[in-house]
Amino acid sequence: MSDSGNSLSWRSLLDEIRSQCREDVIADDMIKLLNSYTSNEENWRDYAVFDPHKYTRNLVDTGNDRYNLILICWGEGQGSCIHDHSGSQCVMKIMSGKLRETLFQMPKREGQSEMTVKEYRDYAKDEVAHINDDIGLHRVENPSHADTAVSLHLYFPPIKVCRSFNQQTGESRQCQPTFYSQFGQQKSQ
Ligand code: 2CO
Ligand code: FE2
Repeated sequence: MSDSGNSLSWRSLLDEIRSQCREDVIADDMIKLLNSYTSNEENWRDYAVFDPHKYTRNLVDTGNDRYNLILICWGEGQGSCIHDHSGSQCVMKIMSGKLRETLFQMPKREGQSEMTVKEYRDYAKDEVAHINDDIGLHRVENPSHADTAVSLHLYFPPIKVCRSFNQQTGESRQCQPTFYSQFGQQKSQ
């Protein structure tokens, strides 16, 4: 039944996400679900493809277009830009290593001034975080220059586009998140 203690197995986690992540799902239920699995590298190793220059988004499940499940691999010191989630919920679980999240306020007038940091949050293995556009904008980074980090991200509905923000000016532009690998197969670059 389980990989460790009374935690959900990886297979059951994927099955439960598939059956529970429907139109009327609430983020709290997905947070609970991701909390009930204990990360075991053997389960997700095949999806974990790193790049020496940037963090990678590796598709695990397209979720019938209701959600996307993505394994993100963060090399030493790698991080994201400041971004929104364009209407999607993001529930993220730390699978290995540590991540730091910096939350920013939405700029009042774009392009006018430096963005304001609201809060820093640090996460260790097996912790679960939640972000959406009401909570704010964020940057996520692997603060370690010695260890990699891996996180599992459940987006519902799937993120198709997002906005990235310039920290100095608050200016934003649309970006198109891409997958580095799909179902464990690296895409040709
Ligand atoms: N949202 C970012 C992405 O999908 C990762 S930060 O966690 O939400 O690339
Ligand atoms: Fe994000």
